[in-house]
Formats: sequence, structure tokens, C-alpha cells
Amino acid sequence: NKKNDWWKEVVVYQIYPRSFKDSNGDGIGDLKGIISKLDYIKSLGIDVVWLNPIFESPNKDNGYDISNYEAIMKEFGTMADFDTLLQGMHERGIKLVLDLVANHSSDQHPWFIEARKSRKNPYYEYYHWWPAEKGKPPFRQGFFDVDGSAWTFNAPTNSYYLHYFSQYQPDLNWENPKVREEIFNIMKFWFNKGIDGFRMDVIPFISKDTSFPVITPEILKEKYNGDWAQYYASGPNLHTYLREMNAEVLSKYNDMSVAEGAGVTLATANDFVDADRHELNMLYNFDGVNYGYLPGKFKTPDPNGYKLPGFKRIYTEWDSVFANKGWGTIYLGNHDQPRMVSRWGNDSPEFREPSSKMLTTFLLSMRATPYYYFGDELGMSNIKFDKIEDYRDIETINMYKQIQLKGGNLQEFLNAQKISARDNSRTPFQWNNSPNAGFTTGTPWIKVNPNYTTVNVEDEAKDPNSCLNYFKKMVLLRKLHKDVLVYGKYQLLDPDNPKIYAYTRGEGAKKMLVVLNFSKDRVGWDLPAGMQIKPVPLINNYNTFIPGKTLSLEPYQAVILELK
Ligand code: TEU
Ligand code: CA
Repeated sequence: NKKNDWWKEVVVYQIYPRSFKDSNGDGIGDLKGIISKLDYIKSLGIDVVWLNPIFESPNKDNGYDISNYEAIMKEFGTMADFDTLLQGMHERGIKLVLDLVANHSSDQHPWFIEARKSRKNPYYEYYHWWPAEKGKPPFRQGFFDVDGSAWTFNAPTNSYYLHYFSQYQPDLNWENPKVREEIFNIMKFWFNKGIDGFRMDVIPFISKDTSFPVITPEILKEKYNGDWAQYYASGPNLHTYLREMNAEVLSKYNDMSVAEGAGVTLATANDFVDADRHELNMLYNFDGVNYGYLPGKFKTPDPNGYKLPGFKRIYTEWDSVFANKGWGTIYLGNHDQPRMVSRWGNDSPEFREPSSKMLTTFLLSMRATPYYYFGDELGMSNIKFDKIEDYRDIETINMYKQIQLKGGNLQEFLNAQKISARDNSRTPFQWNNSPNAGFTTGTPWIKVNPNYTTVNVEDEAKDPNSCLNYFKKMVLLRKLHKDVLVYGKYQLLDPDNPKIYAYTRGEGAKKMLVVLNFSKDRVGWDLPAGMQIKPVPLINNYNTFIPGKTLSLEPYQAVILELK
């Protein structure tokens, strides 16, 4: 099969299966639920679905702790359901990308249950250990862990095991060729069932310097920008293993591979996706979504808000790093991020819709494969829980416990979580205005956003001006003009403008101008000297547009204009 770069021209739609549609009333989304909504998914016009992990899991981290990589999570259904789902997608011309979580397994995976029994156990070397007789292990930050350490003592082996995430997610030892073989076989198992690719969970973290050197705060600051994720993404054999994965597996399928680029920077991005390196196709970075947080505080937005010129600079730099090799991705929402309209737009009743459409215009008019998060097409917004009891996410719950343990301002933390918590984007998909938004006939595993009475598929499908219908139009426009909107050159205009994000796409005869008002103010914006626009926009999130040398833009107005 000829490998080609089909993944450059697609729009990826990410579905969080736990919250999409519950078919059996247990309050948890499932594969049968997705099957029942395949025509809705098709109606969006997207090409690829990325499903968050659907494999057997104790769900300490909602599937990112896998206890059997070749079985379907019982809450989600059976392997027969999976086969029906995949067939249903392929019949509709939709490709399916699964989520490979190979940096760590669940602590309830048989491999770890064996490994932790004894140092003599054949599976012991499937994980990373620090023998207690050598004293305390050197500090490593554990994301999501209450004590903040990535080491946990295990008495039967009298050693500590490494877990970059929670203690329920022990890191697999990729330096062990048996582990690499196990993972490559798992990948082949799913490829041979016919899937079209993998999103790879924190794949930059898989290689470790097993001498476990002390990383002092000074070294962390100097060499890794103070970011443990950057240290974790600098393992000695990382690219050897990715090249091996490509040779052993990926090169044998006409697939799509995208790394979750935790810890990856502009300087290291092409090491993963330069096609000549035969590693992966794409990666997504964190510079954009992490922008505007106060340093040193857990995901706390800067009260001065982010500055649009800084936001524009980040997306422009990430476009230019792939100008001559590699290929980019773009997203604002996913299951680890809050709802994009709340974080980057304006979720007030007056501006939620226009700003949601404006952000959709941005995501679907950049030179990168868009990863669009389910529910954003409806303009779904943050639920903003007041109480810790409403949260389900191990990250929020454990960070709360950590503050209780170590002291700190719990109210400040809860206020920040209303903006940045991952659960904000994990609330049930809103199908209609019936109880629980038509997601379940039972009690949902997490509360439904009360705005489902108006923000839902059924109501929006009937409204030609809805976020949903705007999303469909924007997907179509990207496809109709893929030479410009997919492959066309990106050129930022007016970089210092604090309210307007304007750029051109394409060059020569076919060139377009994208103008996005990221502010709640009406703004006049002067066309660059000599620029001539066609008076009728290709797309506009308002019903009016006044052409002229100075464009008058409504709050959060987005237009794409053809240049003469
Ligand atoms: O996310 C990894 C992750 O959380 C990164 O955001 C990392 O914490 C960050 O770079 C540090 O600042 C993946 C999954 O998307 C997430 O849902 C899982 O919880 C996590 O890995 C563990 O599997
Ligand atoms: Ca269910």
C-alpha cells in the first residue's frame, strides 16, 4: 500500500467516549452510544475520529491507566462493539485513530502485578526501579501525585518504582527490548483490525536515563526551562525507539501518527516529524494552551489575561518551524484542556456564540491539521464547578489534596480550576434539551452543564446561524479551498495589534485574508496598503460586513476574504 500524506488534508474530531453517548443507562458513554451517532459524526464533514483510550482500565485516570491493551474497557462494551464501530466509520469514509498509552501502564496490569512481587520476577525489568539500599531516589516530579514525587516505595521488592503520573500509572521500561516488542505487537494487533493510526500519549517521555542523575533546580532551570516535562522528553534513546517503532510497525501501514508533544519545544519538534527521519507524522505542542498561566502556580490564569500579540507569536512560530519540513497541528481544546470558548473566547451569553465561531475560524484556517474537540462545534463552555466534590479528575482531586497536605490557598485553587480544570471539557455531550441533555437515561458520571437547555445538537441543527452550522460551513470551506487553507503560505499581519489577529493564506493569484477580532470591542482595522479585497466574505460569523480601506469589525467577528 502506497503511503501518502492524507493526514495533512484531514480535520480530526476528538471524541471522549466516556462523555459522548450512553446507550445502556449506566451514566457512562460507550461504543454502542457512538455507533448510534455515526450519522451525526458524518454530518460534521470531518475525516478522522480520535478516540481517547477504550482499553481495559481501572479508570484511575479515565483510561490512561491500561490493564489490558487488547481488550475493550468493560464500561465501553465489547470487542464486537468495537468491530461494529470501526466498520460503521469506514462505511462512512471516516478514519479511526486510537490512543496509544505506552509510556506507562496501569498498576493493575498483569505485568506490574508480577513485577512488584520480586526482583527476580521476569517482569521486574518491565518497569523502572530504584533499590532502597541505595537510599532515597533522586527527586523526579510526579504529575497528578499527591506527594508530588514520581517515586513510590514497594516493599516486596524493597525498591521504589517510577511513575511520571499518578502512582497508579507506573512507567514502562522502554530500555528493555521485551517491552518495546510488547508495545509493537499491541500496535500491530490494532492495525491488523483495520484502524488508521495512533495518537501517542506523552510518547516523548518513553526513554529514561536509567542512571537517574540528580536534576537540581538550577539544572532544571538552565537546561530544561524549569519544566520537568522538557527533561522527561530528553531521554537518551527516544528517537532510536521511535525509528524502531516506525521500522517495525508504522512503515507497514498507510497510517497516521501524532505524538502528544509534552515537553517538546520549537527546537526539538522536527526531531519527531521531519519525514526524512522516518519517525512520526505529526505532534501537538503545549506552548499555545499553556500560554497565559502564572508561572509556579498550578494552571492559574494570569489576572492580566494573556496578551494577544504573545498568542499570535506562538502560533506564528509553530507555523514557521514546519515551513520547509515536518507538518503542524493546531488545537485549542482537548480532554486535558478547558473549553476553548471559556479559555480563549468569551462564554458570556452575549459573546459565547460569536467568539466560539471566531475560534473555529482560526482553527480551520491555519496551515496545520486541526484537532477539533467534540462539543466545541456546539460552543459548549466550562461548567465551572464550585465544589471539589463535583470533580472526577485525578489531576484536580490530587492537586487539591496536595494543597491540603502542604498548605496553600484552596479557594484560589478552586477559582483557577473553574477556568483551567480538565473536567470542564469532560462533561456530557449535549444532544438535546431533555434531562441530562439526552446523554443518558441514568445518572451521568459527571454533571451536565446546565446550559444544555439551549446549547445542544437538536436546537442548533434547526438554527442556520448556530455554532454547529457554522462549524460545518468552515469545514467545507477548508476542503473547497485546500490549496490555500491547507497548503497555502501563512503570513501574519499587524503582529502588535492587541485585539485583531490577521493573516493571509496562499500567495499569487489565490490569496485569502483572515481577520479575527479576539476582543469584545468593535474594532476598526486598516487593510495593508495596496491590499484589495472582494467585498463579499467567503465566511462571516455575523450577518453584516462593511468592506472598505478600514474594516469595521464587530466584537469577536471573524471573516475570510478573497484578495483581488
Ligand atoms: O497528558 C499528559 C499531560 O498531562 C501533559 O499535559 C503533561 O502533564 C504536561 O505536559 C506537564 O505540564 C496525557 C493525557 O492526555 C492525559 O489525559 C493523561 O492524564 C496523561 O497523559 C497521563 O496518561
Ligand atoms: Ca454506558
